[in-house]
Amino acid sequence: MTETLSNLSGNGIFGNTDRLLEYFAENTESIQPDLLITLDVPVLSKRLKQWIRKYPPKAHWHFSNQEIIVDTYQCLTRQIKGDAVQIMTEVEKQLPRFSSGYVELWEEARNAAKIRHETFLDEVSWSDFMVFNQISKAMPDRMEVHLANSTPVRYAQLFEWNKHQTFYANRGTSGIDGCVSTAAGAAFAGSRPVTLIVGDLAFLYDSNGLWHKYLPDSFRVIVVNNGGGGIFRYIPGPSETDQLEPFFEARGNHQCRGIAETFGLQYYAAGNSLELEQILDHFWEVQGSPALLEIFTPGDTNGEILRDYFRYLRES
Ligand SMILES: Cc1ncc(C[n+]2csc(CCOP(=O)(O)OP(=O)(O)O)c2C)c(N)n1
Ligand SMILES: [Mg+2]
Repeated sequence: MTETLSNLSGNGIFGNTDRLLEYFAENTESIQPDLLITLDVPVLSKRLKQWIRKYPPKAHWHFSNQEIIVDTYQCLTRQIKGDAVQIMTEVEKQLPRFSSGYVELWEEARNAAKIRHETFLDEVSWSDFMVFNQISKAMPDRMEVHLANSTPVRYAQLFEWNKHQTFYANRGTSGIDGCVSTAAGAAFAGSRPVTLIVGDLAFLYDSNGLWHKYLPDSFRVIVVNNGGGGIFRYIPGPSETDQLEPFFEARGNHQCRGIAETFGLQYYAAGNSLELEQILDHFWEVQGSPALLEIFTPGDTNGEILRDYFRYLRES
């Protein structure tokens, strides 16, 4: 199983883990692993962590170059230090080959969950969820995509991307500070075009990362402006208090046009699916300067739509 940030794909590799786990819903016991092998850094998906903690494997081996031991699933039995891919290649040679039907279970789930995902998309209204679907379809091949913390890095996991893109995010303590600076630095220092996908608060927080004489013309910023910290409308806790809007979401009516103009980025805005489609059609072809696209979505419904999505995967 991989995540968008793993930058790994291939036969027998399953992405979109949250989609699959919600599809298995009450039957996740039936897919309890005997042996869990993990590579390098911890995963993003809370569902994956919770599922393995609830149905632990008999053994968990972790392969990584890092000194630090993080027992994410609370069942670690063995840590092997070294290059994860090399170790995996050696282990793979030793493993006995037999057919258990396990991979077929996952394949069936992948196919069925994809149908539910697409049926949900046919009905969904204008929202962050729809925006990420459109961006994932339009993103050019071989792009280096930086995903800001908060919901962008999480929404990105729910969709299929062209497998030649590379994804990065500032995980660890997962701050919303620094997401713009990291992407701007990578755009300057690297050899591939960079697109940053970022929420309105994370963008505003670190917007002076664009104060930079050497931003390449190929640099693109997509700001999903849902009028505040949309994640707090989704996660349990904040969304149930009367402090949600003033203190968690920090609801506001800020717009990014002035910042884009200040730092010399061409500015585009979209407020519905058709406008977004039209802009995405030529957004990466703009010449002469970097460009910023601001997408306005209805902040008060995004959380509910995401909850509906997971419910639909589980129950339909
Ligand atoms: C430096 C820092 N301060 C505060 C937080 C807590 N925090 C996590 S997500 C978030 C809101 C981010 O809002 P936005 O960038 O608009 O993304 P959205 O949730 O709307 O997707 C905040 C304040 C953090 N992660 N890092
Ligand atoms: Mg936001």
